[in-house]
Amino acid sequence: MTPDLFGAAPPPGLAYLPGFALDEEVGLIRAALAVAEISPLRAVATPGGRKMSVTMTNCGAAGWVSDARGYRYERRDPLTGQPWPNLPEPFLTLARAAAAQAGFPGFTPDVCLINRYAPGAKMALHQDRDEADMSAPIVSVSLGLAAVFLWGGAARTDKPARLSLQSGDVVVWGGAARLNFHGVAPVRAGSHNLLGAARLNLTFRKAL
Ligand code: MD3
Ligand code: FE
Repeated sequence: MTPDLFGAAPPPGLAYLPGFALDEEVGLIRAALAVAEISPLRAVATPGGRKMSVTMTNCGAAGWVSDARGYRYERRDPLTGQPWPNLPEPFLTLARAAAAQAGFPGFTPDVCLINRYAPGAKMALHQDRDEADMSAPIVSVSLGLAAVFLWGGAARTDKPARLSLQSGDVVVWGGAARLNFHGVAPVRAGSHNLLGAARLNLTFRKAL
């Protein structure tokens, strides 16, 4: 299995920008940890009552939340009762630059979901369909431990391709790829020089 399995022809709607955020790695990690000081990373329950292995928080005008009532975006953090922290400047700058590079020059996110994976944490195949504007892309930034991203098709049963994502890699998903099933294989043990035994994933969205 080659790490860059998409080679010269990535699927339509997907732009893989290896190392795009590498120069900004320290500032992005600092900003993410600062967000988590205000709105802490927390375990989230699915509507079915299962605890996800990933812990999450958000910043921006709204945040993605999940509980017994379902999945949705909310303008306040249910844990603190306060609005989510603002999108840090380095987040906005990077998300806009990556989207522009991928062919979405007007993209300004209103939400950043921050996912934290300890070794063993994973994300099952799913679609992201809680956002109001499906014409906007999603920008994903990987930080810390590497992970294998699972890239499925339009149907849950389509066999996913695997893409290894390293710290500093950015992927932009839009257009035809926006509703594809995707997930993350269990993160393997290891230690990253800045984050230790953890992977952080930032996803920038236009949710409202
Ligand atoms: C493809 N997060 O938070 S980011 C998620 O690494 C999520 O934490 C994963 O999937 C993570 O919803 C993967 C990459 C990603 C995000 C959104 C997508 C890929 C996508 C939306 C459509 C298609
Ligand atoms: Fe997703």
